[in-house]
Amino acid sequence: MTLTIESLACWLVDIPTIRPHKLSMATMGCQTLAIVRMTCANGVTGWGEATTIGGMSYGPESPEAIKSAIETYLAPLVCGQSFSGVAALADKMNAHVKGNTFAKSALETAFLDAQGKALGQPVSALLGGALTDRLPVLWTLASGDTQKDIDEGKRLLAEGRHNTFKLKIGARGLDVDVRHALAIKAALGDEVSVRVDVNQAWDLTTAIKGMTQLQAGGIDLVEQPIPLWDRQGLITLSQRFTVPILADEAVATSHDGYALASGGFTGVYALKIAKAGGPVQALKLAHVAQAAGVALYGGTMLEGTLGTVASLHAWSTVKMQWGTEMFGPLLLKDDIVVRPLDFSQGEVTLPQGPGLGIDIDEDKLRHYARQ
Ligand code: MUC
Ligand code: MG
Repeated sequence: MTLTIESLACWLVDIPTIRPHKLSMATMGCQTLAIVRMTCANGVTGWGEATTIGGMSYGPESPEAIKSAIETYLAPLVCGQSFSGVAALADKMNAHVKGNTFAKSALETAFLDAQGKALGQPVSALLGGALTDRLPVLWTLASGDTQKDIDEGKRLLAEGRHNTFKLKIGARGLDVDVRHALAIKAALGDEVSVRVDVNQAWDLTTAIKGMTQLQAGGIDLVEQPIPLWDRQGLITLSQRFTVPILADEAVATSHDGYALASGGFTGVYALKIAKAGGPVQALKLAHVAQAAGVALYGGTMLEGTLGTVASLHAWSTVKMQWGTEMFGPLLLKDDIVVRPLDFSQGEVTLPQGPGLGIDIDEDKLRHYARQ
């Protein structure tokens, strides 16, 4: 269905986290949501969101750069234009704006939300149709303190909210990190899947040493142990160890996925709408992975509810062998939606209804938006 985009508005919304979230390259005390409202000529409004992690420490686009790319370059390009769908929108954006996939993801999301509302269909239906309306969700233990992480993990297990955990390591020495991970694994027990994310902090030699110990200690998955540019190193590790490698920073787009798989990588790809440029673009990577026999995992850029739901619509259309980590809203003290998502029994429910299926609380948006 063709939509004419009339205007775009963008806000930066700062929301504190429930506790410090420590990654190898940054500690987050707050998350910034770049929120986009797309108004279309038929009176339909679509909403999109882009987040990054730790300012400029995760990727090349800061929240401020995302807002600037949208307001200065993307809005003049698409406003007043008609698009038959996301393919035409992406074509236009990619022809005139290089990179900036986080900003493009917010616009692609807003367009899908508007199109779904205009058609009376959920976004998942526009993406091929949901295979399920409940998706598995793990939780990341990243307080920076082993005992606090164990207590948090045990509480969430007892509450039945999560049964799988990811640990953030790489900021400290290898021995400290391995002790930390194995203590948590031992405390949570054999039944509980524990994975680690190194966020590129190790070199290949350290990774070989670290993975040997983590594999022996029962860690289930090792995410992005070495820098994103070391494609050959990641292939080597994936072939050398039985504990699977989850490629995250190394696979942003379908092109990265193709290069890694054709080089001999075996393991898992983390899909993220921000890395690829939107839900449709992220699914292109999913389809390359499926063709190559690489397993899938639904990744987060620690989005609020809007970005999380946009991702869930996409993830619901493919089989996620390693589940998802779409817990972003639970890490934030508040959000800008009318109804929070339902997280329970290690799963989240995909909202129903036209478009993304969520309503924005505009008073809250104004309350948290930067002036
Ligand atoms: C990442 O690199 O995976 C996802 C979950 C989490 O705690 O941090 C992010 C980033
Ligand atoms: Mg990661």
